[in-house]
Amino acid sequence: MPDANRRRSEARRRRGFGEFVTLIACAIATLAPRAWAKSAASFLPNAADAKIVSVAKTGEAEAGITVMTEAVAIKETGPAATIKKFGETYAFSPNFIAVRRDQPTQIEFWNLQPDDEHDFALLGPNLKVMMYQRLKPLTKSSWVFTFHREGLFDFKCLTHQPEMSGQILVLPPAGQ
Ligand SMILES: [Cu+2]
Repeated sequence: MPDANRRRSEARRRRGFGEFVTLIACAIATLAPRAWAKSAASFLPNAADAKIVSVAKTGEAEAGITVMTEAVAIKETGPAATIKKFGETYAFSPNFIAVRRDQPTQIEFWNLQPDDEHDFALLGPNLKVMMYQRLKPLTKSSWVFTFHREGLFDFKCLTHQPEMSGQILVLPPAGQ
C-alpha cells in the first residue's frame, strides 16, 4: 500500500477506535458504571479534547474551587428505608460550578469518605468522556482546568450514578 494510503487508513482506524472506545465507555457508563469505574484507567483530555479544555496536574491558577464528596444516605448513618429504596447515595458539593473561559481554574476534590472510592468523569460534546480520574478515599486530588469553549459541561462520578453528577458552566472572560 502506498504511504499516503497507509497513513490515511491508519488515521481512519485510529479515529474509528476512538469513537468505538467512547461508544463503549458511554454504553458501559450507562449500564454498569460501577464495573467500568473500577477497571478504567485514569486519563486527561487528549490533543483533540484539549482544544475544548486543557487540564494540568499543577500550574498557576487564577481561580480555585473545592468540591467535596458528600454522603447523602449511606449504610453507616442511614436512614435504612432510604437506603433500601435508593441504595447508598452521594453528591458532589457543590455540584454546579461556574468558571471563565481561558482562566486557569484549580478544582480540588476532597473525597471525605474513608472507605468509598469516587471518580470524576468530565463529559464533552456528544457525552464523550474527555477526562477520567479516580478520587481515592480520604484524599485531596486537584487539577488546573482551562476551558477554551464557553457552554455547559457535565461531570459525573461513574461509581454513583445517576445521583452524583454536576455541571460546569463556562462563562466569557471577565469584562466581555
Ligand atoms: Cu461517587
